[in-house]
This record gives sequence, C-alpha cells and structure tokens, in this order.
Amino acid sequence: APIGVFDSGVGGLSVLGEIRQLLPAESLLYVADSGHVPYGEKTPEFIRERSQVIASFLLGQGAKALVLACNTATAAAVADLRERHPELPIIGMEPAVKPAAAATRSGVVGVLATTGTLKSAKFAALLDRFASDVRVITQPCPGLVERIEAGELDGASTRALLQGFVAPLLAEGCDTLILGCTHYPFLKPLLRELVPAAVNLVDTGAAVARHLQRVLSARDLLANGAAAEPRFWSSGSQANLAAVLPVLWGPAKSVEPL
Ligand code: DGN
Repeated sequence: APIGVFDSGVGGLSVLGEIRQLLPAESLLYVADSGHVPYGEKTPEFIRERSQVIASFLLGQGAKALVLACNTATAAAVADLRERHPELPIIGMEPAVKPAAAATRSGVVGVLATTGTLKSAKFAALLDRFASDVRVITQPCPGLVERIEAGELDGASTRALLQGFVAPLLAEGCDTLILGCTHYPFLKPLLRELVPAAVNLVDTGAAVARHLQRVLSARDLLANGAAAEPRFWSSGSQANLAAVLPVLWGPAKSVEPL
C-alpha cells in the first residue's frame, strides 16, 4: 500500500524527496492543495476541514499512512486527524527548535515560518519545552511561499524578499536559522548566498522520513518489492504543478485533478 503525503502546495515535495531517498521501495501519493495555498494566513478551522477532505481522499486511494508535509497544517490539524483515524500512522512536521537549540553557539536562534505556525498553541508548547536556554526570534515570511509555488527559487524578487526576512535575524546575532515551513528547504542555495557560512540552516525533512520509517517498521508496514510510480494531484492548477515538478521533484509526471 502507498504512503499519502500532502501540503498546501509544492512545499511538501521537499519532504517527499527525503522519503523517496530513505524508503525507495515505498509507493508515494502526493496531494498539493494548490486551490487553497497559502495556508499561512488561513484559520485553523479552515485548515482542519481541508486536511479532513484530503486525508479521506488519500485513504480512499489506499494509503497505509499519512504524512502532513506542512508545518502549518500539522499545527492546526494533526491532533484532529489522529482522533478521527486512531489506527492510522499519521506523521506531522514541527520546526526544528530542539536541534537548533543544541547547535547554536551564539545562543540566538531564528525561526522562519508561516504566521499560522508561529501563532499556534503547538509552537508555543514547543518553545516551552526546548527553548529555555536560548533566545528564539520568530520571523513570519508572508509572500515567500507564493514565490516557491511559482518555481522562482532565485529570482530578484525572491532574493529581495528573503533578504528582508533574514537581515533582522542576523542583526540580532542568530547563528542558527530554522526553516520552519516545508517550502523553505528549496531556498537553501539562495539562503547560503545570503547568510555567512557559519550560520546553520536546519530543517526537519530528513528526520521526518526517519520517523516515518520507524513507525512503519514498528507496525510491520514497510514495503517489500518495487515502488509504483508516484502519483500527484492538485486541487488548483494542474498545469502549474506539472510545470514546477521538474524543478522541485524530477522527471515530469502527469498531474491529476483533485
Ligand atoms: N508548506 C507549509 C508549511 O510547512 O507550513 C505552509 C505553506 C503555506 O501554505 N503557507
């Protein structure tokens, strides 16, 4: 059976890539809720509703596990989905505050994420648990997700926008930046140009793939045999997802309507 992965748009492809690399035998299903991107400024109620609709769709496609490859959707909806599907392995994202607190030498950590993630109770609880010894500065990044959805990973407008978000964090002495949105790992090459080499960039895609592996293994759900071709759905423009897939994923795939 396949693994169902979803995001508000193309950001979750950064997580899908980590899953493909670690678990090449797994068949993968991906839903981009592009008809409703970005999630960052939507209400938690709206995001919970969308997550229910997409989870039901993926279960209908036979998914044996779900990955919410979106920090914003995880903060708003993972508890609700787990309540509705108590038997189903459901993996979510969370900004890498704990690894960042361990990595910083300056004691100042910056978090780049959506407004929704930063305002959530889940994020507040995460700070309470792991950020006692470090100073954490949060930076919402409105507009950045839209640039990545357009496949613009290093154009002048993306560069200017990102520079504006990062400069105040560097001025405050951050030596570690948390990429707290699954879209942002695609900006790592550009970020590396914009920040000093000593600054750590941390994200959670690889850790989430390892967690998924442990959960599937514990339930004896790991695939054996060859993976089927991955399938992609979009609730918005299929042409847009098809155009961005070669940049963010690999050889062009057909995109189905959701
Ligand atoms: N990719 C999502 C996240 O990790 O938070 C949200 C992006 C968005 O829709 N704003």
